[in-house]
Amino acid sequence: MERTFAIIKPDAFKAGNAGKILARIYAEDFRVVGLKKLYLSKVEAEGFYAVHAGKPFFDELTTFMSSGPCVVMVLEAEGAIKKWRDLMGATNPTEAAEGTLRREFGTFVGENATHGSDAPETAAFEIGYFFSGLELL
Ligand code: IDP
Repeated sequence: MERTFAIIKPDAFKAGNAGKILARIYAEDFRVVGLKKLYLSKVEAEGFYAVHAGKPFFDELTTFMSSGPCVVMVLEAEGAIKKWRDLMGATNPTEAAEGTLRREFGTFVGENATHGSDAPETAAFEIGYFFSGLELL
């Protein structure tokens, strides 16, 4: 079993799509081992996305991620990292395949509904950024 870190981003939460996205998560047989609603500060969003610091979209990204509540989750499944990224689809919703979450719930590259870790090391950092061991059940 593998764990990945996922976010229902502020655009999807604000649009009322958190429930639909959770339904897809359960339908695809992920175990939700951690889940909470947060309203990130700009500094917290910058810390989370530190790997992108200096990129042209960094300010836009962190401003967006701190623009409203989001839902952070730890998902468990066999091959969870790839399985969740496949379910999300491509970063740009207009390029994401039919049936993926970003295609269905995203708007453009800057507001693409969901986040998912891209590798085991990233997942470990991202899970630890938001959850303590006691919160993962
Ligand atoms: P990923 O979320 O699919 O792993 P990354 O390349 O790691 O994609 O980028 C992180 C996030 O930064 C993306 O999900 C997207 O929301 C945002 N992003 C990436 N490129 C741009 C851009 O050119 N403009 C605005 N936001 C961007």
